[in-house]
Parts: sequence; C-alpha cells; structure tokens
Amino acid sequence: MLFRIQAPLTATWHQVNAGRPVNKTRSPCREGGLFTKKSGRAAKRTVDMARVTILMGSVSDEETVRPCAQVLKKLGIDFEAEVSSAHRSPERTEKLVREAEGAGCRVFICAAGMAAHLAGAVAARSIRPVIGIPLTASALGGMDALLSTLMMPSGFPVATMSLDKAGAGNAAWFAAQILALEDEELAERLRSEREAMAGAVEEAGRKLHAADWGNV
Ligand code: RP5
Repeated sequence: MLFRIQAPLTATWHQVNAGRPVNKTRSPCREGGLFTKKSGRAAKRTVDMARVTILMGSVSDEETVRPCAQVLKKLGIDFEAEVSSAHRSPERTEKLVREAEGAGCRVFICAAGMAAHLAGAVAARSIRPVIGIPLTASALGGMDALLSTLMMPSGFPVATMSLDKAGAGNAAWFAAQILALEDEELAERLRSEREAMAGAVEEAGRKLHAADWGNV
C-alpha cells in the first residue's frame, strides 16, 4: 500500500522531475509526497527517477529543512520528500528506503532533531550515500542531534552537515555534487552557480567601497 503524505507540506516541497524528462507513460507527481495513494493494480509509483529522497523525522522539521528543497529545485534536481521517524516508525523508514532505491534514488538526505538516528538508520539499510542534517529541537541546542548524526560506527558513514537551515541548504549542494560526478550538465550548473556566488561577493565589495565604509 502506498501513501500520500498528509502533512501540510506544500507543492514546493514536492517539486519533482524539475526540468528533467520523465517517463512518458507516467505523469510526474505535482502535489503529492513520495508516494501517491492508489487502489488495486493502479497502486504504483507515479514518479520515476527522483534522484534525491529527503526524509525528515517529524513534520515539525519541515520549515527548517525547506532550504534543501529550494536548492534542489533551483539546480533542477528531481526529488521526493517524506516524513518518517527512526524511532516512531522504523518499519516505515525501512520501507521508504527500499521503495526509493527501487525507484532510482541515488542519494538520501535525512533530517532529524534530538537523538537523531534517522540518517544512521537509513545508512544501515542502504549503500547509497546518506547526507545527514542535524536539527535544533531540544534544550541541548542541537548538540544532541549533531553528535547522533555524526558519530557513526565504521562502515556506515553519514555525511553530516551543519545544523538547521544552513545544513539543509548544504545537504542539497552536496547531493548535487555527488550527482554531478555522472552528470556533466549538472556539473556545469554547479560551476555557474559558484561563479554567480563569487560575482555577488565582488559586487558586495564594490558597494562597500562605494559607501566609503572605511572612513567611519
Ligand atoms: C525528531 O524529534 C524529529 O526529527 C524532530 O526534530 C524532533 C521532535 O519531533 P516532534 O516531537 O516535534 O514530532 O525525531
């Protein structure tokens, strides 16, 4: 049985097949989550080749993880997003990993707070790269999630990003760099984004000089 996400995630979150060709026999999912609920024999994935799967531990993580989706969308990388918890729904997590792999997922991005074991749980079930985003969600200010995500035992690495929104954005950039190893078009997009960032720094410097900031 496949499920459509019921959480208040917006269409933006589930932007899939961004700018990429899709299997013409199936239509891209425009508003649903990782899976679209269908009955009987029609129950099948509606999206092919979402190369990145984002999992978050709770719907309360949505706002913090949003930059990840925004960067993937900007780079034209098709992705899927779902909510699953390593602790509250371990079987669901396992099933999502299996189904995402079957549908062509290349990289997993997992975001969780507190005793954040989601990324590690996915790493335990897949040999695809897993990127972890630790989130600030407790009185410990994120240190709990940071160490839980980072300190994996040998053989089960999680590429751990920085905390919260900055880490969410960088998770997408890092996923893009992995995918770009076999996608020259994407590699070119990354180069041009970097050029744009360098240009923005130059421009900021010019404005600072123009404002004669040094003579305050
Ligand atoms: C983690 O616990 C989630 O990833 C979230 O960051 C945190 C709190 O979850 P809720 O109690 O808000 O659902 O599993």
